[in-house]
Amino acid sequence: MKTVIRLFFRIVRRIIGPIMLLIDWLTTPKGIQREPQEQEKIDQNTQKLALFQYKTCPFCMKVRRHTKRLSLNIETLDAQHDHANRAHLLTGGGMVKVPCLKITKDTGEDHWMYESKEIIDYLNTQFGQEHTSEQHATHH
Ligand SMILES: N[C@@H](CCC(=O)N[C@@H](CS)C(=O)NCC(=O)O)C(=O)O
Repeated sequence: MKTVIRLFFRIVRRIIGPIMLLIDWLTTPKGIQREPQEQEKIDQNTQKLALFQYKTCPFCMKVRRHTKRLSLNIETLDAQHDHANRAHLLTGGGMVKVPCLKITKDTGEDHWMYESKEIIDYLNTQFGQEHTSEQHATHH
């Protein structure tokens, strides 16, 4: 029975996943524009960050969209299929749950931040601007 339920959810994910990705792509928020020097400074800071995620996890999508909105170049690491990333997340953060933002402090110590809301609040505090209204990119 468990196998049947698991199979059912896998099929649902296979169907819904690509649709979610397509909608995500079509409605990608337009990132805020910064002066090149300011963006460079931010890029240096975001090098200390890494986002462990699943491609079609809605909470991860929410965080990824926010990083786009804030024009943040944050490395994303697939913790669903990549076993090394999954193991790294488990050992470092303590659980395989995504999204998780790894923040490497100046001391070299890592802080593992779980919960999409907490991650978004953190990004806003660190890199947010007053006017981050949601504009949508026109792909076509
Ligand atoms: N409240 C959490 C929910 C995160 C969550 O449920 N993530 C799911 C994926 S969508 C997860 O990591 N599940 C554990 C697993 O797949 O092993 C948030 O907002 O970040």
